[in-house]
Amino acid sequence: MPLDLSDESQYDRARLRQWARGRARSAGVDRRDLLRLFAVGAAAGAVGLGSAGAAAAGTGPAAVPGTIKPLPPELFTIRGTNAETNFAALRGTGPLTPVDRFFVRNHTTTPQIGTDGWKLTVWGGGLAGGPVGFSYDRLRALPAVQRTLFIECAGNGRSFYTTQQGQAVSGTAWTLGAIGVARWRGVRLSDVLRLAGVTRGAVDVLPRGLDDEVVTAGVNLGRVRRPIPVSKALDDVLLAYEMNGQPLPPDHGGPVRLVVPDWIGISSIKWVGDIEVSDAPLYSPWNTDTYRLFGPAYAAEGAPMSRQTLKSAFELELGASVAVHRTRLLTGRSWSGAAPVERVEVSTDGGVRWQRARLHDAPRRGSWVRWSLPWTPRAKGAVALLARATDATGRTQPATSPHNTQGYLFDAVVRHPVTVV
Ligand SMILES: Nc1nc2c(c(=O)[nH]1)N[C@H]1C(S)=C(S)[C@@H](COP(=O)(O)O)O[C@H]1N2
Ligand SMILES: [Mo]
Repeated sequence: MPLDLSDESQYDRARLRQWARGRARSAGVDRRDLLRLFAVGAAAGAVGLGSAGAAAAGTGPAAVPGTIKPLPPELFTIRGTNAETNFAALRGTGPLTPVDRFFVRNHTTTPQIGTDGWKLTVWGGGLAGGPVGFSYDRLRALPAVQRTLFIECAGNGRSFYTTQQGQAVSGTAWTLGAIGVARWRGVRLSDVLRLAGVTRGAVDVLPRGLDDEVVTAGVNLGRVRRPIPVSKALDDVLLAYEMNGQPLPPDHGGPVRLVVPDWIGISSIKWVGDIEVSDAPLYSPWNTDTYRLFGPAYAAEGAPMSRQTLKSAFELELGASVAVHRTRLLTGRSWSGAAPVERVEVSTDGGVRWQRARLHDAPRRGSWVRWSLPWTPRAKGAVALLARATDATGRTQPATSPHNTQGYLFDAVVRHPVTVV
């Protein structure tokens, strides 16, 4: 039975084995657990991954999203414990993604945490003294900042490695809807770290979520956590308690989450409960086993990941039907983790000719631009719509993305299929 790499449990198992091989960096996972994992992997290999694999894994194929907000099929496509925003559902909305259609990426389930019981503890060898606690009220009393920023999953667009490039990748088979833009209000992480007594010796900062520990293939990976360098932590990272003018909803990390501008979504830890400030480099499963680039284009130990890349999406279903000889306004959005998007070109003939789309937002760092182009299809049949963005670094979306085994950072121009009827 072939390995179904779009299945979350098999994906986790495959990744764990990869991580186990590089166990020199075993970060917080017991070596005995890794050996047990090898045993499970070997057994599953002998009988086929189908039943034994799924049974041994923490999440079975029947995983459902443990969210609080409703996930109606017009707005979301469910993928295991996650919900992808349908891009067509953004048509006619403003520059901010409404909370009711903002994608959800949960390793387990959404915990419900009130503001009263919540506390943030900052601790570690990179502080001048002992642990420092911040209640919700203390955080709210600090100077507030507000920024419009996207959060995007590193695997957004992953399915196109397979459908466009014919390459196998593991992980949630997102199309392009694992992104949302919101207005976040909160405090600067740098303010909190300074109040906690961060020293010049600090190297890495490790925020950790209060959601359940992630157990996969019988191995407990602990709570979701991924280190960020202290330079980034002191630069532009937010501890957000509001999203689009309302208290941060439970599914998006309420009462308080990190928002790490431009960086891969896993950096923006939801339901943050503590932050270790370390005077030595830190590792977790989320920067060793997953959220690293592995593949022929990379060194054996993989390449680290930080910023998101450049993408464009039409606000239209994949495979939509459109009427011949009728003018319609094609709309979409483009974004980049490197710089503001300055130009978007659209092709309605499979990439032969390109036209400049009209931009509806001023190019801004950390956000997206909405764009449009009128189109009158002249012939019936199947056609691919293409959109390609150029950002202020001068970079344009390429025709193909270099392959990595976990399908991160897809940035090639997507061929969006439509049928003219
Ligand atoms: N504690 C915790 N933080 C987390 C996650 C999680 O499962 N638990 N998922 C991460 C990932 S992979 C992404 S892409 C973003 C998604 O944020 P959203 O669900 O608000 O869209 O949250 C990140 N922060
Ligand atoms: Mo993600």
